[in-house]
Amino acid sequence: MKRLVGVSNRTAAGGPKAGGLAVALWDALVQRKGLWFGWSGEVAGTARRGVELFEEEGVEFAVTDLTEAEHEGYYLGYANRALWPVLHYRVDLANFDEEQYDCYRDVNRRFAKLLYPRLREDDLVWIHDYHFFPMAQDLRDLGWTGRTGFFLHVPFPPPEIFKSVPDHRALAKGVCANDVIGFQTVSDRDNFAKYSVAELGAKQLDDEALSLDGRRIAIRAYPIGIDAVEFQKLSHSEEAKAAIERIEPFLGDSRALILGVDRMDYSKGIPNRFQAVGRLLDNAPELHGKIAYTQIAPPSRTKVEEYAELREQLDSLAGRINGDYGDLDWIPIRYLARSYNRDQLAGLYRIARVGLVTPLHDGMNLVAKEYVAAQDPEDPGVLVLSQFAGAAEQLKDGALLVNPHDTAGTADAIHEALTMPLAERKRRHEALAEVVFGQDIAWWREAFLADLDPSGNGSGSVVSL
Ligand code: ADQ
Repeated sequence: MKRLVGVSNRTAAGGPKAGGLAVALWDALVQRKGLWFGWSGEVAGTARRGVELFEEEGVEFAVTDLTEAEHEGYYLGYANRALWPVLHYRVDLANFDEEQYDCYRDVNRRFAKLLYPRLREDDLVWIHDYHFFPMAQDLRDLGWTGRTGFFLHVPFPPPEIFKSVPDHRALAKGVCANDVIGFQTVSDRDNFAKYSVAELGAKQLDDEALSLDGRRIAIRAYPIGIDAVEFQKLSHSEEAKAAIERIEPFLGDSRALILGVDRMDYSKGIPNRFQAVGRLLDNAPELHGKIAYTQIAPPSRTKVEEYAELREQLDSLAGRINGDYGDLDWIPIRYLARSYNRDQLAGLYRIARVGLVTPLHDGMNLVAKEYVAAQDPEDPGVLVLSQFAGAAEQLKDGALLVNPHDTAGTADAIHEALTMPLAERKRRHEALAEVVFGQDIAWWREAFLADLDPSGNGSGSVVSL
């Protein structure tokens, strides 16, 4: 079996191997005794340092620190303030700064230079996400000719939006140096194909292949999954039960918990969700005192201005709705700006009557899948899901799909979820569980690796997309 080399901004070194990417790559790297390369997570003054090498459970890690200037320019700057907003259709929030772009390019080149000498001829290189759009090209420039794949965890927007990035061509050409390019959804894949034909002069060979400069590039949708069996187990763990006991006194008579769990990010549509809950309370006074909406949203990227503004917006919206509708013995919105561990989250998902997952745009959204995995099949809750989450492509038959910009429509969907008869809840849950358990994280990983290594024997699982 060929050795796998994973490249991602953050590695799972020293931390829990939990959450989509960390679990998927970790398992693959353990199986193949692979190498995981990326940022150490440390910001080290002004001096660049080399690579730190260590091993955990047979997996080799090679990590490097960022200098303060690199952390500002590459990570907080170009990746998070230019690429992230554009890829989430928010050109209005994007800040394009030439110096930050240069820094992003330099970091990619520097990382490629550090990685290249560690590659062996037969390695498979798997690069992750928008931090490393040019990485494959940088490796090729150094002489790397081996099989190389790229997976984009976030959406790829329509060409008109991606073209707003001043250096869009250089970035996309860099990605095209890969042999396989993976997307979360068919619609992301098609956006990329359309863009590449129009802007790079690529030729579309079929739905899943482009040709550029005489090279064939596979482009495919590989919707990322979760370790559903493991997550279901977590929902029955002691810690999960303890979390349920702690929240139960706050659920009111009908014990109707509506739950949202997100990183605090403007792409997640949390303010729209608060407004929809406000509208629901306007429309349905009979629900006052009967429902409890809990939103868990730990602040992220707090050094980026837009994120600090979002925090203020949420504080004020929740305050207003609670002020308008709350009572001596009831608070409609419980908004917790902190994170909980996976066991605790799994427990909360399990007792939530409604899983409220309404991003404005999202690559996949693993919370939607975790919510499904944690439900009791005999008495499942209902998933209210944004049509703009990547997960909607797979989960449309079981979830109640909403347009998160449509406050009234979202409020109606929450109401429908709260009052849905058991038979329909079970029918919908069955459809959701089939996808979440069937197309899980191992399925995703094997699907990608089968394409990255067509001659290889993978781990023997049968993959059909
Ligand atoms: P994220 O934007 O981080 O990931 P998502 O997929 O929803 O989004 O969640 C990642 C994980 O973080 C989940 O496992 C979730 O349980 C956990 N999490 C979220 N909020 C939490 C909280 N408040 N406390 C504790 N844990 C929390 C990016 C893309 C997504 C894509 C993933 C994987 O933006 O679209 O689904 O990568 O490819």
